[in-house]
This record gives sequence, C-alpha cells and structure tokens, in this order.
Amino acid sequence: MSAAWTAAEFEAQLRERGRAYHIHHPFNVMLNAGKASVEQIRGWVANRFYYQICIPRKDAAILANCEERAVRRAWVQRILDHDGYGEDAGGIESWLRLAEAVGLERAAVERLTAVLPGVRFAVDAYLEFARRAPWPEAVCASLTELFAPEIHRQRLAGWPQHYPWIDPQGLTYFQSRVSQARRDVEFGLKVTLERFRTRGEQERALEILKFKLDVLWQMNDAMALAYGVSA
Ligand code: AHQ
Repeated sequence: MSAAWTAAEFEAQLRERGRAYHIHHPFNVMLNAGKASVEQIRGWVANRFYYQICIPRKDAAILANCEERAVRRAWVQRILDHDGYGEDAGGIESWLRLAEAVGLERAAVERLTAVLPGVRFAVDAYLEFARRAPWPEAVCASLTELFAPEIHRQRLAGWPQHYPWIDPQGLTYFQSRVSQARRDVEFGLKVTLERFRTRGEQERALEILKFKLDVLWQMNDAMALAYGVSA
C-alpha cells in the first residue's frame, strides 16, 4: 500500500472530487441558468424537501453512533440549524417558505406526494448509511458541502432576475446555508483529516465522498427524467 497522503494532499484529493458535484448536473445547470420552467422549479423544491427533512435525522444518527462528547457538542448544532431552536424557526421552515414562494402549498409539500422514487431511494440510502457506518464515515459523507457555498451563491445571484415571480423572501434558506455550510465543512474536514490517517483509510474517505456525490447526482437524474431538462 502506498504511503499516506499529507493532510494538504488528502484535502486536495477531496476537493478534486468537486468535479462530480451536482452543481454540474444538467438539471442544476438549467435551474441556475434561469432556464427552468415553473413546473421544474416546483418539482425541485418539493423533491429537495425530502432531502432537507432527512438531514437532521441523518445528523442525529451520527450523534447516536458517536461516543465522543466534544464531537457531539459540535455536531448537535446541525440539528438545531434545520429543526430550529428558540426564536429561530430553522432551515426546514425556511424551505417551506421557499415552497410557498414558488407557489406550492405547504401541506402538499409536507405530504411528500411529489417525491420521486429515485429521490426517495437516494436520500434513504444516505440516511441508512449514516445509521450503519462508523460515525467518522458519516461525517466524511457530509463533505460534499465543501462545494455547497458556491451552489447557494449561484442561486442567490441568479434566481432574483431569472425568476422574478419567486418572492425573494423564499431565498433566505440559501442565504443561511452560505455561512452554515462553511462552518459545517470546517469541522467535518478537520475530523476527516484527523481520523482517516493511512492511505487505505484516505482512499476509503474518497469512496465515501463519491457515494454522497452519487446521492446528490441521482436526485437530479430522477428530477430531470420526471420534469425534463433543457440545455
Ligand atoms: O441544504 C443543505 C444541507 O443542509 C446539507 C447538509 C449537508 C450534509 O450533512 O450532507 N449537505 C447539505 C446540502 C444542502 N444543500 C444542497 C444544495 O445543493 O442545496 C447541497 C448539500 C450538500 O452539498 O451535501
């Protein structure tokens, strides 16, 4: 087995996988280029809601598997970010406001009737992975957020003029994620660089990141098939 990468080389390897991030998926390119129809946007919001409501459960699975208090103290913030805490209604509530802003009915989105099989299976695979895998592996899987600030910034920069029919209040979720994703990734990357030490462990980390990149890519594949995708 070859020698382990240095932390800098390992981080570069992780970041290099950004080439497969769903920012490059044709469905997302269409969305952020302003080429999506009302139906495609509504389909995307209703389907991504299923991903959003599974994230805190995924993070709770990591907490349940983690015996280290210092890690749990940092990780628990992610659940509060999505479920809300005190005055802050949280990210899932913000996503429901996005749903209303694109003309969907809250209750219909919460009934999950629009969630496509390919989206459900991909998200369930991520949740199941976090339940079953050693907690550092599930932490590593969250590192697709290395590439997330850019995708949120693209939406914030483009959607207001591409989709003037969407109430800009609905975009507050993306705004909150720019800083939250950056903070999340700082911790997730530190844990990954520390806990995946040998070359074999580092290669495993890249496999895990690929699995999660595939989860996000598959969600877009399912939506492109169901709602169409225009270049
Ligand atoms: O809104 C997103 C979010 O809260 C999370 C949590 C994180 C994880 O723990 O896997 N990943 C993630 C992502 C969110 N939004 C996606 C998007 O495109 O809006 C990106 C996604 C990610 O990059 O994993």
